[in-house]
Amino acid sequence: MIERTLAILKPDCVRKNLTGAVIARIEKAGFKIIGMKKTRLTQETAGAFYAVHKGRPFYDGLVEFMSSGACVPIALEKENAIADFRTLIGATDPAEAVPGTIRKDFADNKGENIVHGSDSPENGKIEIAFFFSVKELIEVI
Ligand code: IDP
Ligand code: MG
Repeated sequence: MIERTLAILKPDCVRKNLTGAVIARIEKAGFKIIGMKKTRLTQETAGAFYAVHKGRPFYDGLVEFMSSGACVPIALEKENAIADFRTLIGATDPAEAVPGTIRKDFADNKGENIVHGSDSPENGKIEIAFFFSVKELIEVI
């Protein structure tokens, strides 16, 4: 089934000048970019995006990190996008990620792990709507 997923190139990715390299991998894997922007999250917005993790020990650090600089949210479309994107990026902790995955190759640690990916088609829709209006999503042509 054709699905949509939200990627976010996190502030570490932007700081390391890796946005182009990561987008190249995403495109090479067959994902179509239907929306993309550069933005900076406030602590409030980052906290809202990751509200599901509120109360976890890493939550405050995650909010701090995600609001520490610019990020690049990207709405993606592809057959089986959710699972295929999780495979492309690798495990949350780069130390546990498979070689050749984005996190294994580029990330420093479990917190600063280069890229976000949605975990279900439902959350993909919700997360894309968090960053993009319908008008900003350009269907594949
Ligand atoms: P995911 O991004 O692979 O889906 P989640 O468990 O949803 O991983 O966690 C969201 C984000 O929170 C992770 O990408 C990472 O940045 C951060 N995070 C998760 N677990 C830890 C941890 O144990 N230590 C530090 N940061 C963490
Ligand atoms: Mg997650």
